[in-house]
Amino acid sequence: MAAHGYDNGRLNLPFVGISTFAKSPYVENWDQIAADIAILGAPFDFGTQWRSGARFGPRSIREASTLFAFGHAGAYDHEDDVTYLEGVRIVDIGDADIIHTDTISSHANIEIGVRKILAAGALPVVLGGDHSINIPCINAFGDQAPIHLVQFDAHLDFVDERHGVRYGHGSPMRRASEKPWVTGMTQLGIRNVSSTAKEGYDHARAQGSDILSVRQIRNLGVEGVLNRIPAGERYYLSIDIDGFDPSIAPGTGTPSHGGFIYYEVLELIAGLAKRGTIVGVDLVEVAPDYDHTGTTAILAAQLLLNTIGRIFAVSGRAVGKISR
Ligand SMILES: [Mn+2]
Repeated sequence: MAAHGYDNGRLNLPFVGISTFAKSPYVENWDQIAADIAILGAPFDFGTQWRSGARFGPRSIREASTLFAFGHAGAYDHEDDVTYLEGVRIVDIGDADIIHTDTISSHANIEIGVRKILAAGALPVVLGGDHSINIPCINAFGDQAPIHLVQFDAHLDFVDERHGVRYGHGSPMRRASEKPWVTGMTQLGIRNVSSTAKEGYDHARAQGSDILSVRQIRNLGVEGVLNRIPAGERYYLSIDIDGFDPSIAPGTGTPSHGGFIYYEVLELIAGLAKRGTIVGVDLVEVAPDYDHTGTTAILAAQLLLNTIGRIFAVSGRAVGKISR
């Protein structure tokens, strides 16, 4: 029997090789990023208020992402009849340097990485780390056109300051709301107890933030939620893995029951990608020590790759052309 074309070269199964994100090329020199997407790890978790461990999130997400790197180009989705990710150039630029006990320096290093990605004209996708790493990510957009921030999270993350702490994982959305280049905010999945008190909710709403719980979103439906988000904007997407239900995402520091399932979030992101332009993404709070089956990291990797696929299928802005 003649050898099939697929049988040439290395098979390169998911468990073989080095775990960069989706087995994409590693680019060590941040002045030589030539890609549509650049992955940056932000292994910082000094901002946590309960269980730490998200510093190992980038490694766990990278390893899980190899499951989705089968060596053939793209990811065919039979429901949409689209081969996502085909021709999309992804690189992994490694991790921002983290200085133990030093939040300001560590955050500054994360901001540098995101700025390098933006300067290269690539889409930054940042792997946390706890949610405080969103603060330097948003800072890096200071010389870009305005953005509307869309957050998936159990928690509002709108604490102003407590005991002098302004850059913990309970404060990123409050810090973002202070930036003139953040023109609005949609906060999805918010529920249950968190470090944000009523004052934070009042302040968020006074700033024009749209806050929706999981149950409110189920009543509104995907279209109903999307219609509340300003159309035609540049969206920055911040995904806290604890926005998902702990039954599918136990590997996180502060789980909260009553969360999203996978397609609820993916369908909202797919709709968002069509409603405007997603210009930056972070996914935070994956803590593998609590992720005994690895399902949380797999969820994070699967969601990110499908998010990236949908962003580029809509925009066609990848240099390599999307086939559809
Ligand atoms: Mn959060």
